[in-house]
Amino acid sequence: MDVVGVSKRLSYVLRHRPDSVGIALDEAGWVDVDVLLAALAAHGTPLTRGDLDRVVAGNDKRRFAYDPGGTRIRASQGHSVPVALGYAAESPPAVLFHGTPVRHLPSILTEGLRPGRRHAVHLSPDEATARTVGERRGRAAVLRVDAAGLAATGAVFTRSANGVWLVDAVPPAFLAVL
Ligand code: HQG
Repeated sequence: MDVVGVSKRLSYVLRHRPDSVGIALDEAGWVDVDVLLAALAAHGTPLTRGDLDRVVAGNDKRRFAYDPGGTRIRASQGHSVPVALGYAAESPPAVLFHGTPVRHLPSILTEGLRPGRRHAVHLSPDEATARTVGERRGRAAVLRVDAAGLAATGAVFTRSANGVWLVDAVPPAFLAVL
């Protein structure tokens, strides 16, 4: 099995286009594993439960999670379909980071960070992770986010099951280019 290929397909289905295989996610992004496997098989990606387990466990960023009973699966973050992931609000560390292509900087420093088509702005716990995120699309800049300052204004931070910090927006006053 091509773990990376299957992971990419799962990201597409579970974050962005469940309809592409004829399934719907519940309001928190979950779908029954049996329903997912049947839908993938019907759309050219036959997988066993063991294959799925390997993708969930072996994924480099732990993008997917089973519910505690192991009967449902979801993406832990990154959705463009509307979802309420239900993570508890948490106090963030004083500083978080966001990597982005350099070409986005003028707009970000004017408007702040916006979620775009995803459900939240994604922030990284360390500079190296942020740089990797930014470099996905070209030469990267890394922004330092005054997370404590933003939290003090009432902004709600949550942390996904795979350690990505999520917030609705980051105004420019809380950003500095490293
Ligand atoms: C940028 C990957 C202009 C933002 C990664 C980013 C992450 C603005 C892009 C996760 C802006 C959105 C998310 C503004 C934000 N003006 N550009 N005002 N505000 N942007 O992919 O954070 O591998 O939706 O900087 O590792 O890059 O998929 O978000 O460049 O964790 O699991 O708009 O996706 O994870 O791009 O990445 P994205 P992201 P996976």
